[in-house]
Amino acid sequence: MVKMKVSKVLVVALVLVMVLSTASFAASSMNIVQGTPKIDGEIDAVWATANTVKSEIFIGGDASTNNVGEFKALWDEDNYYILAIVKDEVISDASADSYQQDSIDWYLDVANNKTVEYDAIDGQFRANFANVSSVMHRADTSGFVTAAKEIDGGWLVEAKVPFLKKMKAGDVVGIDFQVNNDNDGDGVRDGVSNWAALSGDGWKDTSQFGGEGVLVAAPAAKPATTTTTTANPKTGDDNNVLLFGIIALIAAMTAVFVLKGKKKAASYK
Ligand SMILES: [Ca+2]
Ligand SMILES: [Ca+2]
Ligand SMILES: [Ca+2]
Ligand SMILES: [Ca+2]
Repeated sequence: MVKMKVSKVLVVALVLVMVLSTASFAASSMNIVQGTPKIDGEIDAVWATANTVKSEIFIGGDASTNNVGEFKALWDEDNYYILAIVKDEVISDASADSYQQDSIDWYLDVANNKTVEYDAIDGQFRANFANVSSVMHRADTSGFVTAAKEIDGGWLVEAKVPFLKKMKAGDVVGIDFQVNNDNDGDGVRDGVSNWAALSGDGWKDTSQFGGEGVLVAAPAAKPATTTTTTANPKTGDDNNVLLFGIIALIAAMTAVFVLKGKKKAASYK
């Protein structure tokens, strides 16, 4: 009877631990497939292997004046690559400030350590539809390349950002993507949309990026068709949850054995 009660309590505790551990890992996540595109504004075949996410979190302005961008990412040992396709009916760089122009921002926290201050190799990167680009926070801008052009119904940006360290499959980077939209061409930004942002403070606080990219190997066989990663994709975090569950289970079994032993010892008294 006592044993049954103890087991029930342990099962409830185990479920609670697993639910809580899942909740603590609820960041937006995408798998970033290995691949090396050429940065020329043309969409290479390798982009078809990359996952796509959309900027549908509206941080600033009227949501009706926000443009949604589609973003893809690839990686290799040295570089992080992005492709952005933005639907935009009125294209403008009337403002002297690049963030007020039709432009995209993308964010990179290389070690995914989510500090407030940007580390030296972290950065916020920007390019507008006319391929005017800039790098914020990161002093070393070597190897940063962008290509942009207008397309039917909007514009695209293809870009390369060196990680400034060697990366490997399994590494996780902190990321986000953003579209800045001047909706009426008056030189004032009307809307901002992000993929993962936790607030509008990503420009000064890497803990607010809200997104994680898991570097995964290139597909072995024929490239798969493009897929969209949305809610709770499978990531390395699932391994953490599983590990947590196994540890909790072992702890529970140990507790049962200890209690059993105690009961036995008591009966020998
Ligand atoms: Ca290309
Ligand atoms: Ca960092
Ligand atoms: Ca616009
Ligand atoms: Ca405007």
